Amino acid sequence: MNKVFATFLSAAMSISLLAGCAAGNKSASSDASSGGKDGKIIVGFSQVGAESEWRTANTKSIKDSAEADSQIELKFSDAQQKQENQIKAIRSFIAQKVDVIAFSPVVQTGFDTVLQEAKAANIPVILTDRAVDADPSLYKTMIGSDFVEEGRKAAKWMLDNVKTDKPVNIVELQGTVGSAPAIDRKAGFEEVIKDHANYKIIKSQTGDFTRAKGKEVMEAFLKSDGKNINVVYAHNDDMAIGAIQAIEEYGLKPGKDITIISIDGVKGAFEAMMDGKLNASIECNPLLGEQLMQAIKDVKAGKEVPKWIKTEEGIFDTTNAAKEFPNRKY
Ligand code: GZL
Ligand code: ZN
Repeated sequence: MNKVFATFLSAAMSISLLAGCAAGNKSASSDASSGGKDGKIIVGFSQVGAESEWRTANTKSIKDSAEADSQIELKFSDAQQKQENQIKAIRSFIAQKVDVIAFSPVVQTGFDTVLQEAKAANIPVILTDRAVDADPSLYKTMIGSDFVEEGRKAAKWMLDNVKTDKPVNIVELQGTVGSAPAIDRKAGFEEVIKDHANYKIIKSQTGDFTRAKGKEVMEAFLKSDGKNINVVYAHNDDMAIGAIQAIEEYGLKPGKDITIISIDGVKGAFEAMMDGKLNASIECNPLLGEQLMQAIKDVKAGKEVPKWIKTEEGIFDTTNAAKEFPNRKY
């Protein structure tokens, strides 16, 4: 009896030992290669801030997608629209040895050094939403929109819907100075109007993508150029909504006395278009979460990913806003 028992015991012992060390190896190997506990991919994400409805929707999409993906554990940081906070967050992700770093760069320049540090630490980087002026070998892919195309679409909508050869005076509410969307949306708009000399940008200033600043700058434009303003071109809906408030307080009818064209296509823009106070919003899709999770897994699996994963986007105005509104997801 005890012979059988002894063999049984030693077998049981060796199995548990095997399992134990295997598990040990697994956790050891997972610390080394695939990061975090139980083999999850640990992702450090540095978000620009919470400056606009677009940004809030973008953050929700990223958090929800990570939550829904059992292979991914997200560490999230909000930089309050300050570059130094993003650099700090990325450095802390490197120190924590995360598996992948992803971020939406608040401005295009000034990230080279910290991206070099991530490369030296052998941590792949994925850009979302906005691009950087850095050596493309420092990041795996950029998931986001073609902002130049968004600027072109805004100008083309204006040429189609504000048809005249009389002078059209445009005031421009720019996004965050130095950010890819602000630089590119300006470039795309100007590229289209350059062949139509009667359409002129008479004032252009940043409203930093927020409603409050957008209203403030529009108040200044109205003070200096009031009834001379025919069109507002806002780089995002939040600044356009601020401008609408300023125009109403000034005693003019937004959407009628002054045509307003903006970008993003957030809920607030649809409500303003259905009220006839905003004339058009060029869609800029913030729902990048799914694409980001897929890119993270592809990069981790060593798969080739395209340098730019572009989001598809539409154009909304007072003729289709009410019909499209029920379908909106942000
Ligand atoms: C665009 C994004 C911009 C949005 C703004 O992809 O970077 O930043 O247009 C947001 O609303 O603040
Ligand atoms: Zn976009």
